[in-house]
Amino acid sequence: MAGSLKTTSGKRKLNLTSKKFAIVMAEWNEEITEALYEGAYDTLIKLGAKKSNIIRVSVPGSYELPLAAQRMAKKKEIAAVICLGCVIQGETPHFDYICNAVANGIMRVNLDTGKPVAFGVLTTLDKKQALERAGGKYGNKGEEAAVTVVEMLA
Ligand code: RBF
Repeated sequence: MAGSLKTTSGKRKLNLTSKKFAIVMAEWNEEITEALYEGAYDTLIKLGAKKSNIIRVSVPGSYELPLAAQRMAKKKEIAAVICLGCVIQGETPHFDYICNAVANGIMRVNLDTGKPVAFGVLTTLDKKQALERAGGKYGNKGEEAAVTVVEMLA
């Protein structure tokens, strides 16, 4: 049935036609984050969301994701937020600080707002590993993030 989802458990169904989503994406490693965005957007549409109910928000880097996610999650009309980013260890000397801050920040937005906020942030050793997870041999983590928020809403 159009507009509804069968979750992995196959039991619950949710109609998404009236649900609004924000996809917050980092511009660093844009080739990767654009691929994650496409995966997340296409998945929401496939699961029944309306194009006009998907809001795209860009931030400079992954470190900025929690603040933008918080701003979107605080909006009454937004049901869930998907955060997308890509932090590459080889190019980021303070990799651990960024990854920890982003993961903790996104979790805080989940708990503070009570809304699903997905962590679709790749943290990889190099660009090859990132590409493999942005539509390559390990799938597209943007798609998984979209399925996750829909399952949490259900
Ligand atoms: N942001 C990312 O999303 N991914 C990265 O791989 C990344 N690497 C960075 C490496 C350096 C040396 C610096 C200074 C920033 C990097 N950022 C990266 C940007 C970061 O998330 C943030 O936008 C900036 O630190 C400004 O707050």
